[in-house]
Amino acid sequence: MLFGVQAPAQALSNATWGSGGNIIGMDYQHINYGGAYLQRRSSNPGCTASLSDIDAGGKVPSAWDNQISSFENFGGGVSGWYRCYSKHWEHAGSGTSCSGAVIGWSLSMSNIGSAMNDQTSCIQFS
Ligand SMILES: [Ca+2]
Repeated sequence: MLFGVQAPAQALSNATWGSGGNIIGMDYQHINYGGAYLQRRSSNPGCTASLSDIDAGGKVPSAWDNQISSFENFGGGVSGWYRCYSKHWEHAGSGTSCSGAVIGWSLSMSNIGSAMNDQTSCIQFS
């Protein structure tokens, strides 16, 4: 390595999870939607109206485990699809299952709060 500014070893990088042309959720490293972001993508333009189903989600990428401090969800504007709510969970299970401490359903939080700050391992969207 030549002379230059090195990124801190613990620097968190922007990341995407899920696939498709729609952004349904943005999670952030810091409160007030600051720092690096984790972008959730979906082939659907939002979530279904019912909160009794899980439309997307599951275990967050490993680099983003226990990092999230704020989030905002998107979607809707297309018939039958709505802005997504999300639940942020302490632990991940298989598929879209999650467990442990939880906050939600919520559309957005500029500060996820002290109990769940840097604790999220799993997110469900609906
Ligand atoms: Ca739903």
